[in-house]
Amino acid sequence: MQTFQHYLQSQNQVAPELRDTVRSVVSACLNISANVRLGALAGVLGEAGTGNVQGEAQKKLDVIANQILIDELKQNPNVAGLASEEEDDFVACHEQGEYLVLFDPLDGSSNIDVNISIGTIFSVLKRDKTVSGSLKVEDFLQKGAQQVAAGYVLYGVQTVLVLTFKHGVNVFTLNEQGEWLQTHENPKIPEQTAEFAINMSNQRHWEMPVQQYIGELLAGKDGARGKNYNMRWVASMVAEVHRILMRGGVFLYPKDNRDSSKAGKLRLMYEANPLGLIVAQSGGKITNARENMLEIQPTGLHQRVAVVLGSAEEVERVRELHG
Ligand code: P6P
Repeated sequence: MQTFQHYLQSQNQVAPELRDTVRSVVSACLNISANVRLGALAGVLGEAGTGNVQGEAQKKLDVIANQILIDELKQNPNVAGLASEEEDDFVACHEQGEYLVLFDPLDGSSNIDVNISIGTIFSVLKRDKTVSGSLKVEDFLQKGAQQVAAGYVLYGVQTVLVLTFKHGVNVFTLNEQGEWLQTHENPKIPEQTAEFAINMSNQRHWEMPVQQYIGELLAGKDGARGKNYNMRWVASMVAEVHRILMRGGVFLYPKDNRDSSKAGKLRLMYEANPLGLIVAQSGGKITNARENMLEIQPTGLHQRVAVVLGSAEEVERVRELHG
C-alpha cells in the first residue's frame, strides 16, 4: 500500500507548494486525531465555555483543533492566509504565500462527547497574485469550482483522509504507527441509491418541493419512485458524505422557514464547497437544491447554503421538483 508521503511525491502535475500546503493540513489532522482518540483521557471533552461567530457554543475540542490547524498553517510559507469556522475574520499568514486554506476544524461537534464520528474539512484556493496589496476577504470569495484541492479527515471507526487535487479522489487510512496508507483510489458514487439522509424533525419547516421529494421516498415501492428507501442521520456531515462516497446515497440539509435556516444551516466555503468537490470528483452531484453548488459566487466567509448532495439521480430529482 502506498503511503501518503509517496502519493504526494508522485503527484508531479500538482505544484510542489500546493502539495506542501496539503501536507501541513494533514499533519495538523494527525495531531487532532491524537487528541480526539483520547477523549476524556486527555480532558478534551465538554464545553469550552466560549462561543464562535456562528453563535454556537464551542466544545473544548473545537478550540483545540482550530488552534492546531492555525499554528501548523502559520508556519508554512506557502500559506498566504486561512479562514476557519471558529474565527470571525480570516488570518493573514505569509505575504508571499500562494495558497489560502479554509477549514471547519471539527465538524459534528454535537457528537464529540458521545463518541460518534466527527471530522475536519478543508478547502484550498489559490491566491490571485495579480491582485496587489495586503490580503483581503475578497481573495477568499472564490467559487467552489476554483478550489485547487479539498478533502476531509474522518475521525470514525477508522481515521481516514479523503483528498482531491481535482484528478480523482484518494482515500488513506491511518495505521497504528501514525502513517496514512492508501486504501481506496477513485471511489465512485453510484448514480442511483435507496438511502437518504435528512433531519426529519425539521419536516414542518421545509419548502414544498422538499416535502414532496421526501414524501416520494417515504411512499416506498408503491409510490412514484417504485422502490423502498432506507434512512440514515448521523448529524455529522463528514460521516454522511463518507458513507455516500463508499456506497451511494443522498444527503439533504434544506433551508427552511426558521430564521436560523432561511438560507440553510451549512456553510458554503468550508463545508459545502470542499465536500462538494470530493462528491463531484467521484461522479456525484451537489446543489443548493436549485443550482450547482460549485458555481455559486460566495458573498461572505461564513455564508450559509442549503445542501443536496450524492447520487446524481436523486440530486437531479430534487432540482426538478424545484422547477
Ligand atoms: P442537526 C454539524 O453540526 C452540522 O454542521 C453537520 O455536520 C450536520 O450534518 C448538521 O450540522 C446536523 O444538524 O440540525 O441535525 O443537528
